[in-house]
Amino acid sequence: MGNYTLPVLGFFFVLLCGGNEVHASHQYLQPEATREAIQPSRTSYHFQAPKNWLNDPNGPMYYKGIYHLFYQHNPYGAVFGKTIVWGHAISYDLINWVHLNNALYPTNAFDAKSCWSGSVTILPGQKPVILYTGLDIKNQQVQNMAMPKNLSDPFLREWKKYSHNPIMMRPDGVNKDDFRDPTTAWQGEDGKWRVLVGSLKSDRGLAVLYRSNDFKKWNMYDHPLYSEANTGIWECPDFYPISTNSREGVETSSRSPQYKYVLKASIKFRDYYTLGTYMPDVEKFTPETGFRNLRLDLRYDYGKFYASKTFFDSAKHRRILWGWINESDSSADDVKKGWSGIQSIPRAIYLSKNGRQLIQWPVEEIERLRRKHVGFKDKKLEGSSLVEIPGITASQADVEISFKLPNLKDAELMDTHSVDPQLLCSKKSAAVSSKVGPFGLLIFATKDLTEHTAVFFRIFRDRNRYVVLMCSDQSRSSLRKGVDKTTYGAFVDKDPRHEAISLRSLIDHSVIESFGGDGRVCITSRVYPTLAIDGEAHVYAFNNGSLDVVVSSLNAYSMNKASFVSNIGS
Ligand code: DQQ
Repeated sequence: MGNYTLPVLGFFFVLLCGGNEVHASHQYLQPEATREAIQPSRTSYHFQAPKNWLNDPNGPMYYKGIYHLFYQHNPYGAVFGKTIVWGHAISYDLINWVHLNNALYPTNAFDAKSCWSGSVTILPGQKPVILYTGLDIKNQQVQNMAMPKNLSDPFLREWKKYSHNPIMMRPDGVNKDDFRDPTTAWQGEDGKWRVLVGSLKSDRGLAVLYRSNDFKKWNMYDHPLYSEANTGIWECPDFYPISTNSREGVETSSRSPQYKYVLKASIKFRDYYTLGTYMPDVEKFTPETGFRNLRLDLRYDYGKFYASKTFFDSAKHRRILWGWINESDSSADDVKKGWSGIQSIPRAIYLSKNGRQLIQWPVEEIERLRRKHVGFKDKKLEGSSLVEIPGITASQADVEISFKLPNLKDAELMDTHSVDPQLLCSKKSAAVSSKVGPFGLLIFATKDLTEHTAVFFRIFRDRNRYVVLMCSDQSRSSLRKGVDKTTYGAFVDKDPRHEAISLRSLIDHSVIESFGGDGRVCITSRVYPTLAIDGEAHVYAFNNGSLDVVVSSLNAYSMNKASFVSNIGS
């Protein structure tokens, strides 16, 4: 990978400073060490901390021309730690980033042990405010507020904490460890602000609702906005309106009869969402499905993706989702690497045409990193065959492929109603041939296929309809032992009789973010090949079914490295 980073960074820095009162000098502008110099699993275009531990995305926002991303960070080590702070980075395009000093770190009794997750709300008059969870001096979870120290600093580098923190204490009957992660607040037509905090009471997961007239004094409402039994704690709730007739995102406080609402809760390393209706006058959210309905269980991602958060991007009128992708290797490995955790590629989200689910797609800006292109159209992939996608950097790539299925009527019969798709993917791995499928991509593959990760589809016939299963099979992803190689899977709400079945995989050294069925199902996996590294990695289209399928289109690109510079220390 050529090192084109430096000149670009200089230019980027001048742009960001814009000649006003930012006094950082170029001596602070350190390019991160190149990926190769560190180790092969460090990613090239996913967001990472310069070093050490990273987890949840916090308070993403677009403010006066700049995107901000805060994130949970242990500045002292590569594993989760006793002191967690808010890392901070800024960008013009969501792809190239400048790391700034930590924005929030323990300073007072109300956050003496750590500054945990939270969100930003932009108040009228363009005033951003952070709500976050403090682990206080007694290790209790409380909710706090912070504001920019200097609103005329375009980078919002420094944040001051509200003198009357904490502003929300846990409800009666809630354990001191079960009250955290305030959402972005929204304002009703009555002028009142509302915010949700994740919690747990007698094994009921809760989205506790607080209301305020002035954003300072908050009162708990007499019932949670929504709760469900036997879920465990709800971490990092998110709640926002979504248009039913447009792909455009809407601001969190805006209201219309055309909107549905999305409630998301992070539960035991899975991000569940449910669509529903919201009646602010009685503070009632009525979900369409709920969180734990096995077959309809709607998740942002069926792989490694957690503690996610959305924000409304007023520049491009879209809602953008960030999520934490954790590691699959051991803590000891993370210590050796000196870092752990990456953020997903930011995803634009909107409602599917049939209104049943969300669609996710990598933000269009990522396409600016595309370099060399290879492609073809309408190529038959015979049963039990493999075609290499040659000429691209297969370990740092963006691959889009679509399949047409001429032999559907002979698909394997199955009653899929009470089937767990993830389990089905484990039983019917990429190596198990059926009629229509498995077909898809082999990624991070060695020439002899000793190592490979298979992301693929399989089609079943269930009475008079066809069911599309999408899987990511990591079982042969690495010769390394002690790495989590769980196989993931989900059903894709597409009818293969009328539509091509598409797959897009963003491949970046140790991560594969896959978008199936035009963004209906996302599966992210972390993989750590030992042989399929850099030039030794290959990518193939494969069909391990007995019947032919057709690749209706393939477009694959080498990807450039994104630029990440540190402007820390000024
Ligand atoms: N991570 C934060 C908590 C949150 C959890 C601590 C979710 O605030 O509940 O780093 O990953």
